[in-house]
Order: sequence, then C-alpha cells, then structure tokens
Amino acid sequence: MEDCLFCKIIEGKIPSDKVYEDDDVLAFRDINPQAPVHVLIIPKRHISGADKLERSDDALLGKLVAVANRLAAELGVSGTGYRLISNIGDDAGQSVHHLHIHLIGGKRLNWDN
Ligand code: DGP
Repeated sequence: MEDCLFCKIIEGKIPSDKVYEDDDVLAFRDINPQAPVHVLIIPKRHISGADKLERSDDALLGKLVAVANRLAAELGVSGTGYRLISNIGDDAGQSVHHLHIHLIGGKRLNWDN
C-alpha cells in the first residue's frame, strides 16, 4: 500500500534488519528496541491492524504467531519467556498502521499499564 512504512520495508524501498522471510510473512528487528530481543512480525499483505483481520485470515494469524514462536527459540528467549503484542489504535500506541506483532524478550518485562 502506498504511504505505508512497512509495505515499503517489504518492497525493499526502506532497509531493515530482516530475521525471517517467506511468501506471506516478514520479520525484522524493531528500530527502537525495548529489550535485547525486539522483532516485528508482519504479513506481506497490507492489513491495517489486528482489528481488521477476517475469518479468512485465521491461517495467516496462526502463521504469524508460529513464526514469532520459532524466532523466539532461534533468538534464545523461548526458555526465559517473551511477550507477543499487537497494538490497536491510539490508546494502545499503534503508530504504524500495518498489522505487526512485537516479539519482545531477553529481559524481565514490566507491566505498567
Ligand atoms: P506500534 O507502536 O505498535 O505501531 O509499533 C511500531 C514499531 O515500529 C515501533 O516499535 C517502532 C517500529 N518502527 C517504526 N519505524 C520503523 C522503521 O523504519 N524500521 C524498523 N525496523 N522499525 C520501525
């Protein structure tokens, strides 16, 4: 989608530190990491957020989570624990309107609010 930052990353117009890619999914390190491991897992098809997923996307969502879990193991945090988050809308702090799952781990995480 035009003017979507993550679509530009998918197209290679903006560089990223990729950690996984297949036909449907891309994962790359967050530019502003909140923990030693902070990766974003995104669908290559533009979906503006998790609230816009449809029943026909069930398999895609399952794949995004499966990739996240696999990356957690590869990046060494599956034993210590990690968080999978998808922010939706302003109050959650969603700043990029292309569905993404944050994989965050490698330190003890707080739960402030
Ligand atoms: P959210 O606030 O949930 O919409 O998360 C968006 C994340 O995207 C945020 O943690 C920072 C990250 N981000 C923004 N721009 C870029 C970029 O150009 N490259 C990378 N790798 N990450 C980005």
